[in-house]
Amino acid sequence: MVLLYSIYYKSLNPNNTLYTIKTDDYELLLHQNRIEVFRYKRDRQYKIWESEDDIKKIDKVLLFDHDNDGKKELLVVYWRYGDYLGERPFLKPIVGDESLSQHINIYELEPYIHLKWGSSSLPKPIINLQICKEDTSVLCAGESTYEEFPTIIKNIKLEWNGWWWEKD
Ligand SMILES: [Ca+2]
Repeated sequence: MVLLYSIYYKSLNPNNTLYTIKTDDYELLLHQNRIEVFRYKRDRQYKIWESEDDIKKIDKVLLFDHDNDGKKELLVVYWRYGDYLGERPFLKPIVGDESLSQHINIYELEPYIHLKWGSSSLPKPIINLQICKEDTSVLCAGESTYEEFPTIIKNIKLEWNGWWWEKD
């Protein structure tokens, strides 16, 4: 499948859509605390995916190949309460796990959109995440602290090492 990505920014509208990513197959709408993905078939629109309710605020969405396997994934930097998503059926609630913290999720797009990897709370929140250089999987970001967010304390580079983002 050939995905031709074009990103265009919209000004805020009554639906609070911050921006839209269009591909040959999908339209992805980013709201302040929600992502919706639609597919179009025979001029009809179908919602095929919506991000988890736990997400309180989205800071960044990137479509890129984070692990260099030739397929783009959806990377989402967002804030939510607690360390882990959902009901944690096999884990007891963690005392003190109610604070708002920043996380990164990676979703695979094919053959259907699903969570591939999700972080627990980032030790230090990040801001201005972007691809450092086209056709690489290295990301640049500003690193902050929870006390001083969104002030950037340090500029960092992040690279996927197979299970986590290595910092340099
Ligand atoms: Ca990939």
